[in-house]
Amino acid sequence: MAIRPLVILPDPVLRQVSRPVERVDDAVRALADDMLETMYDAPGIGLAAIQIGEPLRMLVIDVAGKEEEPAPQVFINPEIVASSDAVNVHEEGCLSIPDYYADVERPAGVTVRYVDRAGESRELVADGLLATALQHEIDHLNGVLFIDHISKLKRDMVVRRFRKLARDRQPARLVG
Ligand code: GNR
Ligand code: NI
Repeated sequence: MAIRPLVILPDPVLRQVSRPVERVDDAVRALADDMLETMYDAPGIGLAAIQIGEPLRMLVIDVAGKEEEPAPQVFINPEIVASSDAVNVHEEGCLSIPDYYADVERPAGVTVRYVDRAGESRELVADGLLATALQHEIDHLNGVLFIDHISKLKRDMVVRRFRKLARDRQPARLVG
C-alpha cells in the first residue's frame, strides 16, 4: 500500500476520460488499496483513480462519520442507471482543488451499477452524502470537475487562482 501524490488543478490529466477496467485482478485491487490509503491520508470522503494519475474507471468512497467504523467502498466501472427528479444542494470540495468549496445542485438520489473488488456486478441505491459523492466521483471518470457545475464567473476565478499557484510553484523548483 502507498500514499500516492494527488493530481491538482489545472493539470490536464484531470480532463482525461478514464477507460474501463477490463479485469478485476490483484493489480486493480492494489490500486484500490493505494486509492483508499491516499484518500484517508488527505483526508477525503472519495477519490477517483485519475486523481492519482491512473485513467481507469474506478473510485473509492467512505462516508462514515469520524466516530464511526471506517466503511471503505470500491466501485469499478460504475454507471448511474437512474437519478431522482428531486435535487439536493450540497457544499462540495475536491482533493484536486484544495481549499475551495462551493454549493452544487445534483439529483438527490442515484442508482449505481458497478463491479466490486471481488469482480461481482452490483447495484446500489444511494441518497444523501453517498449519492453526492458517487456523482462527484463518477464525474471525475468523465473528466468533469465540480467547478463545472458552478457559475462560469466562479469557475474562471478558481481556475485562474490555481494557474497562478502552479506558476508560482514552478520557478521555485527550477531555482531549487
Ligand atoms: O473529500 C471530498 N469531499 C466531498 C465533499 C462533498 C462532495 C464531494 C466530496 S468528494 C471529495 C474528495 C474528492 O475530491 N473526490 O474526488
Ligand atoms: Ni474530487
